[in-house]
Amino acid sequence: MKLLTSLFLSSTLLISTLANAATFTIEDAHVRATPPHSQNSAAFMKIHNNSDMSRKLVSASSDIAERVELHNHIMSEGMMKMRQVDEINIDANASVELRPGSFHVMFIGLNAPLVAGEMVKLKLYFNNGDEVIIDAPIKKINMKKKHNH
Ligand SMILES: [Cu+2]
Repeated sequence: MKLLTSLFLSSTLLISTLANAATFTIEDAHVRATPPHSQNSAAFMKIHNNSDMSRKLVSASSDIAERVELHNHIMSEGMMKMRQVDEINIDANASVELRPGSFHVMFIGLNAPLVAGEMVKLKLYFNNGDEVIIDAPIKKINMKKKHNH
């Protein structure tokens, strides 16, 4: 009986771990390449919430910059301006797209220029306790595009 109980417990643990790991799917993560001496950059990606509960991205971390913040762009007096946000909501079974001119992960105080083709390790923290580590390639992004959104 004791053996059965422990078998049951361990399989329950295994199932919940697997379910947990699949809560979020990150697609097309990439980081904007920077010219020399540039202090800031941003990461973009599509985050899918596979759960039946709405979730929030609450922070991100990386060792490429002094500070990593969550940002959004808003229209203010006819100008697009960046603002720090506390969280980025992702509805149940839905996606949010971090893209130029919208939500993004902001890197402030880069330790080194970001060279296209290299990789950035980024950790994402969600309000259900999930932490997701991603490797995002550095890509050249035409920032003029952001005004089209
Ligand atoms: Cu920003």
